[in-house]
Amino acid sequence: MLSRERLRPPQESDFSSRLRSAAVAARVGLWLGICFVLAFITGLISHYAQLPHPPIPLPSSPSWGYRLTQTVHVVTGTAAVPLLLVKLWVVYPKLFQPIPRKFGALFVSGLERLSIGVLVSSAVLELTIGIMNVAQWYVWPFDFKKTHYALAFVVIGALIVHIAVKLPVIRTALGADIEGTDVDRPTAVRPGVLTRRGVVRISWVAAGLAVIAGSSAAGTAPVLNRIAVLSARSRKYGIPINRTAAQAGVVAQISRADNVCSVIHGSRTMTYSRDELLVLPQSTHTLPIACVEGWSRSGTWTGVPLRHLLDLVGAETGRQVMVQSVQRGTTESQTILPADFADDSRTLLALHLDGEPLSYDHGYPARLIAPDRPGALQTKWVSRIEVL
Ligand SMILES: Nc1nc2c(c(=O)[nH]1)N[C@H]1C(S)=C(S)[C@@H](COP(=O)(O)O)O[C@H]1N2
Ligand SMILES: [Mo]
Repeated sequence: MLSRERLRPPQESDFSSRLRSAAVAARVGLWLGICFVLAFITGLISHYAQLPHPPIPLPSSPSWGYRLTQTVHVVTGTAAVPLLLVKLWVVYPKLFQPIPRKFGALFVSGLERLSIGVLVSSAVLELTIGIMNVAQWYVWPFDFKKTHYALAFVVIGALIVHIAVKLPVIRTALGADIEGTDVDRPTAVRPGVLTRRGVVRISWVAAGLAVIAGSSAAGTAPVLNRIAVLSARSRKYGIPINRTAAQAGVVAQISRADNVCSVIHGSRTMTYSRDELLVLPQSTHTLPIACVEGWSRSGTWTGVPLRHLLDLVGAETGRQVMVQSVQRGTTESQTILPADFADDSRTLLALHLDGEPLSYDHGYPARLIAPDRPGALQTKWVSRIEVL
């Protein structure tokens, strides 16, 4: 028979491991905080890069800028997963702290629990849907980008409140020796084999392993692709294909001999077949595709500089340009190029990739490729270019 004693809910004092200390929480929390802030900043950059009219105009150089910020985003987001798990393991006995009886104290403790609840649940959800996005596992009914963006503000807001509330403890814990006993629970006992330093090191190693998986998914280190767990696509192709021509339902149209691309400026329209584009001046540039889903890969693209096509319809520089695909009705089927991207000499209506004619899946007969832009804006199967 169970005694009454054993049926009661756990209390904070039941947790006796000294590994679960503010010393560990503050150190792991520091790295976790750095990861969240970096992921937040790079996430904002990615968000702005995808707006037709960003409040802060983004540059078209260096061509690998977006690739770098997006990689930092995926790497820090992935590293945060094991750090968050360790952090939660260290602090969760606090859940069982006695509930104050006095109204004032109850109110304060209730507020604190609420803010921690918001922080933990938003952070767990944010990381989960982020990782699922890298794995292309869209099982939710909501729009990923909007939700991930909105939730980021909740996480950062709750994080700021959390750090502000905990600042005195954080400062004491970080300032003192990690194995010191000043801020321990009274019931804490000395660690056995594993020391606090050990826990912190284990969380670094776990974060490192997660980063290896994350960065290989992001395609930053091709050597690591063999052990990439998150992105099967990266291993199969030179440049991964996000959506094939068949999936986009464009095969019939792009394979027709009379398929053309029009360039429009006011009342002037020039229309080209692929063969006509091939006899225009060509440029070759090595530019990456950096997908918001976490992978990126560089390719050598050859095609007609967009600026040349704009010159041929008499468009002056400094104009926004809309690029449309044969495909219709998805967010990726058209993009608005800000003027500095439209005028950049590396922005191409590409006809070749790595010396081969574009495959259907990479955007045949012609696709847009511009420096320093998110992959989703590198429109494939281009049929219409309009000066705005
Ligand atoms: N028309 C069209 N263009 C598109 C897409 C699409 O679905 N339709 N996907 C975009 C996305 S999300 C990425 S990452 C790149 C991938 O280009 P790739 O398939 O040549 O690697 O194409 C972009 N261009
Ligand atoms: Mo993408």
